[in-house]
Amino acid sequence: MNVKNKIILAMDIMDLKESINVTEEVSNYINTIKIGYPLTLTAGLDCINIFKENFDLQVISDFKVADIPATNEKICQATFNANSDAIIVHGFTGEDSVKACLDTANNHGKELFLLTEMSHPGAKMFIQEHANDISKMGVKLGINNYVAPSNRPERLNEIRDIIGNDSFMISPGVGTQGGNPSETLKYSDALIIGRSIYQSSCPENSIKSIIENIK
Ligand code: BMQ
Repeated sequence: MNVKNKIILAMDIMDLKESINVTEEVSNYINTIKIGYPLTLTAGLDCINIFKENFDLQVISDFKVADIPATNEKICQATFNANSDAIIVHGFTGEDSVKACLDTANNHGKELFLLTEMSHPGAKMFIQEHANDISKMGVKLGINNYVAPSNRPERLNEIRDIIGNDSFMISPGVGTQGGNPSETLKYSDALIIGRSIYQSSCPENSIKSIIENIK
């Protein structure tokens, strides 16, 4: 996946019209948008096509797929048939479940992002302990794209070591969750940013200022 710019907009506004308005304001600064359950459960899967047609954006569907292989395959099929360029998949379910998603992505010529560790405080309870192994599993399966938390740079460093410099890593947790853009980009290829942009009174100024402050 070719993400030219450093910021992926996490579009979690639960209203299609408003989400389109905000995207319009920042569309000159991004080429990829991440949508997830908040928007698709409100507006429907067809919002993927709406973003792609109106803005010429790549769409990552953040469905954090985490089921048995047969169901994972169906979730991925439906997502790629809806024209999504990529899907985010949980790794804790294990190799067979992740492989079902990877095979489906490959069959559709689409991309898969493996979620290794999460950014919220509760991630320390269970998932963090296994994040390195999840990353190693991704490497073993030949996965190229990873999601890891911006607000834990020491973990980004470790995960980057495991997945290698040729892999592509994107990181949520910037701004509202405490992650620092410049620090994150020492390890990650792109930042996933939602509320700091779409909740701002001027999303365009907010994204511009984040970009200008990246060192
Ligand atoms: P925000 O910038 O905190 O508003 O948004 C972050 C986005 O990344 C949201 O869509 C979250 O669901 C998503 N996300 C996250 O914050 N942490 C993770 O560990 C994984 C994830 O996908």
